[in-house]
Amino acid sequence: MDIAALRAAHPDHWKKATAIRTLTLDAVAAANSGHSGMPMGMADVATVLYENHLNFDPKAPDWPDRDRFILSAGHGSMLLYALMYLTGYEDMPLQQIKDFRQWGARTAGHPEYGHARGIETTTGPLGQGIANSVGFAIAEEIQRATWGKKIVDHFTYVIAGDGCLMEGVSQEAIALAGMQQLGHLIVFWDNNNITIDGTVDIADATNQPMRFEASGWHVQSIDGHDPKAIDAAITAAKADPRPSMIACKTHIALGHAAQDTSKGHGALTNREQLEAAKAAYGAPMGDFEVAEDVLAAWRAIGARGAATRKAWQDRFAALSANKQAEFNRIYAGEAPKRLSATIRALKKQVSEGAPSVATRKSSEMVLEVVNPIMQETIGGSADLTGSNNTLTKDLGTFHPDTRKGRYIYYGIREHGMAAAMNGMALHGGAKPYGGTFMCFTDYARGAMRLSALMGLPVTYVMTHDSIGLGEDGPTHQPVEHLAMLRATPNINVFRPADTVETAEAWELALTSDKTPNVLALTRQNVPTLRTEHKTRNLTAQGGYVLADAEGKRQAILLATGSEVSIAMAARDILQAEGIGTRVVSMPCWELFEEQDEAYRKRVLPGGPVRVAIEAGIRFGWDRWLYGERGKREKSGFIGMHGFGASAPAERLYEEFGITPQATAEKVKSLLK
Ligand SMILES: Cc1ncc(C[n+]2csc(CCOP(=O)(O)OP(=O)(O)O)c2C)c(N)n1
Ligand SMILES: [Mg+2]
Repeated sequence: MDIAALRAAHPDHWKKATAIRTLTLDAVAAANSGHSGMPMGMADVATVLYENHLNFDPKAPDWPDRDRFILSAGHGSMLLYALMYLTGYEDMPLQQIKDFRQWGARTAGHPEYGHARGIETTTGPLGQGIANSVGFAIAEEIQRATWGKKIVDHFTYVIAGDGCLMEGVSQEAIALAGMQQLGHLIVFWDNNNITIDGTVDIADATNQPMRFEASGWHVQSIDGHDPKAIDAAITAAKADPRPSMIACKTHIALGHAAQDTSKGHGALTNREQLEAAKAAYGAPMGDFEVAEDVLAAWRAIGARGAATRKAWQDRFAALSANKQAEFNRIYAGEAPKRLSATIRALKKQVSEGAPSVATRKSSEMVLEVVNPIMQETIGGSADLTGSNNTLTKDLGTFHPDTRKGRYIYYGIREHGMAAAMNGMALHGGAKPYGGTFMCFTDYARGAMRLSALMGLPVTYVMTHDSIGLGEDGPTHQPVEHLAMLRATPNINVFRPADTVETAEAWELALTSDKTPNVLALTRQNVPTLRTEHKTRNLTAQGGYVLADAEGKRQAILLATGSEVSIAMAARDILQAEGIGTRVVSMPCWELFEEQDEAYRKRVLPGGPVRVAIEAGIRFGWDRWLYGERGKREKSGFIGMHGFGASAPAERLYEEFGITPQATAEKVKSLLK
């Protein structure tokens, strides 16, 4: 690249873009780690976007109608940090850039949501950002249709690299965005032909523009270092009703000795080369030095949005007091006051009627009463709507012609669905939930982990939660999934035993704001066990005594979900033989763990033998069996020890020994 020619062609632009490049070089050099090349290659695109198009106000990073900027290529985090510092975000003073990647700094290796106001999402696992952006754009469409353009009307901009586009989840995202005609979504592809292992062609020969076009996108290809071309492309992208992809031909590590090589992808720390690059740029030579006039120009860009935001605030203030309160409520992520009364009424009705239904059906019963009072819920399923029971009558379908619809047919795209739900939750004003078979949590896992890491109120409706699904067989029968989800920090995993517990779990899910929730729900019918109405949400304690021992307490049975009724039947057998048996329902381990010692001790006192019953693998159960005052030699497990099989559910429970009789036998053998 002829750096001198670039400098000469657009000197003012050049200086601004150069500040991003030199801050990146200096931060990476100071940290002695990081990724220099991507920010250096995309600095021109980012500069034009921030200068001429992005609606943002660093003084109000949470302003609801701001444009969103998502750095899907999260390894290029210094691009975002430099932009935030230069435009004047309060959470991003120069010291943060100096402390790049250090303990306690907001400038983590990859951008992390919550570390600094202005970081819209956590990225780094490639493909997640572009897949999040689909959810951001969906939330914006729904809210624009609901509130009107005066209140909601903004764009979602994404920078994605070769890696993001190679990841499978990007295909799910691109296809969904194209079909849904998300015209306010604009993706810049950093087309630098470099990844870590070499040039892109050693692993990929996809025609990316044609790929996007095939899914219904508006596509342009430009020189990613030409500010005029960048500006014109963004203008055209905004005007087009389709989602837009702008293929930006760039040079990774522009102007550095490592330009256009894989080496340029990583940490460029060589002092001489760093100085040579700065000299070629015509940049100040000092570490972290930005010329005063250049910083002032950037700060002016940052100040540009204040008037736009003020105008928005005036329009917002013109809404009725009720509407303002409702808008503020959904953006604060607060459930409506009516929610708990609604849940209580359902619980009472169900306790009295005591239906025998699958908990997936129970979940639908809850959603039928909740969706009408919570306009922020956005439901959906990955092509299993009739199985997941996620659609309720009032929702309407989200579609290019029906933008107010709150139900999304995600298609067979579990990972894309999960990532889109993260995007909706991050956008604000949305409480997404989505369903698939529990077994396919695996397919959604990459995004589910980020729901947990970011602490997003997303609810996963995972039905067909055990061998109880029957004939579909071991390919569809989750056995290790509960353990995997429970091992993931900051996810509440609910496995309710009946409709009452399902209603309680949903209440907790809908009122959570920093924790994603998984509801593990049955395909098969289960009896109502909570036949005595209690207004209190017992599931909130995570585990509780469902039925106590009569006579001397000799055994405690711990169970979740569909196995709680098995525990109750085992208790009948044992009590009939004079063995006092308590049944503890444990719908949510994580919440039980949070209870104080005194409560846990009341539920799980030392002494009696303990048997856990769950149609999954044992992994994790020892904590409740041996720990918590339990004893190894006085505890047992009734559950799965390998994969399931294809047969009717009752036969499977027999064959795998998950029965009341087997449970009673296990207790008796431990009492000997
Ligand atoms: C899911 C995932 N797999 C692997 C990585 C490790 N990784 C980080 S960057 C990168 C290469 C990305 O190439 P590209 O997007 O073209 O970035 P560039 O080299 O152009 O900056 C890889 C493999 C990752 N961050 N996420
Ligand atoms: Mg690349």
